[in-house]
Amino acid sequence: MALDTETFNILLETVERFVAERLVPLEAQVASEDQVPADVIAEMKELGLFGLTIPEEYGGLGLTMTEEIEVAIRLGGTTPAFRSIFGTNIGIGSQGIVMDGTPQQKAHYLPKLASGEMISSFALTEPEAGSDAGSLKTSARLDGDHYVLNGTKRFITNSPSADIFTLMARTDPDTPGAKGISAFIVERNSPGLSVGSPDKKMGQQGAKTADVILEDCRVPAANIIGGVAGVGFKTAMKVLDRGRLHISAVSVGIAERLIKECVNYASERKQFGKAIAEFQLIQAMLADSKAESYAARTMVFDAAKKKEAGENITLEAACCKMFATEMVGKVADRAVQIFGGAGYLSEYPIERLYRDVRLFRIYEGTTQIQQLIIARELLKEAE
Ligand code: COS
Repeated sequence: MALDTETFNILLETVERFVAERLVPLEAQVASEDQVPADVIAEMKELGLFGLTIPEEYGGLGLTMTEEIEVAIRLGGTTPAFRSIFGTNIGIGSQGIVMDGTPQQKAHYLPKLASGEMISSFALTEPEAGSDAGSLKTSARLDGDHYVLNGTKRFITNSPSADIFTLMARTDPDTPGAKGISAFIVERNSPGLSVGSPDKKMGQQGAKTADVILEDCRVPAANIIGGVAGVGFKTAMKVLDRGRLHISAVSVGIAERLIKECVNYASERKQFGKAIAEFQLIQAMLADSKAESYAARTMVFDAAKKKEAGENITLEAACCKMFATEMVGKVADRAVQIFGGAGYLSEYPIERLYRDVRLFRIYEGTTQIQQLIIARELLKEAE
């Protein structure tokens, strides 16, 4: 336990209240303006949300994996665009430094990430390297005490507001695949770095993604994470193992929100002279959604406990990511069905959440990549 029980319970209650009273009422506005208001971001900083997972010695709350899951489920009570604002600082943007950074890198960057003074972003994907991340082409050529980076990174969450990027590039052009890749901390103001215009997306308005373009971008050699070249792919994979558990927890939270919306609506909406909740075909949809979200919830906590016990959870994280993100897709689909015509209108939150959750089955590794990882780990165990 990182925090004592009382302090942690206060944190959970505060997050629940913030979600219900401050964020939920702003959902429609954020979706239509494609922007989270600056005063809300300032409140997130005050609440410590940017530093949830960063160790206490660097100014964060240092939550354990289980505690992070508890908070992430509660953050799932609202549109995921809000979580995305600080999601990279507590997840894939910072964890490479937390896990593998040198003491100097940690001391320099982590306090600023924990306070929200700096925004971080994770740059792995490229136009030609998505699921096959090990084939990335962005090059990093040593020139004196700097590397010169060239390439394009695609769909990079929070890149429009990022101050630093955890960015994977190929330092060894003669070694194809994962072994030639290094992880860098690249500062936004590095000469030769530019960010494209924000992408137009299906959902999650308010969360921004864009290309990151590197043209003879000079990065100090000292900014290789951990000071060791050629191990950046492993750093990225470890970061994703953790990130996949976090996304699974957010999926559980959103499923629970959708189920609550469905129960309320079905209890009020009357057809054939009674509340539609009294019809068994509606009850079946509610029951399936509840059973599946409960299963996902249980899986995520089990995997978190194993991670805290020091076990390798690559297989479990992939199982959770696959099951929980597919689950929330099904729950959102049933929610549209229960709401009927109202589920298709943007006046109600269901239509928006249905689009928002579609991303979960794609980013941080598609369902199909999770299947490959699960099978591969199983076969490895059998060797
Ligand atoms: N933790 C630690 N190390 C890992 C690891 C993990 N979870 N996964 C792989 N590695 C290591 C391997 O052990 C291997 O090291 P050795 O060469 O020393 O044995 C190295 O990394 C290369 O791994 P592998 O051979 O498995 O690489 P592949 O090219 O086959 O890639 C997949 C594997 C498909 C799993 C990987 O490319 C992947 O996860 N793709 C999806 C990427 C993704 O999630 N993108 C979303 C972008 S972020 S929003």
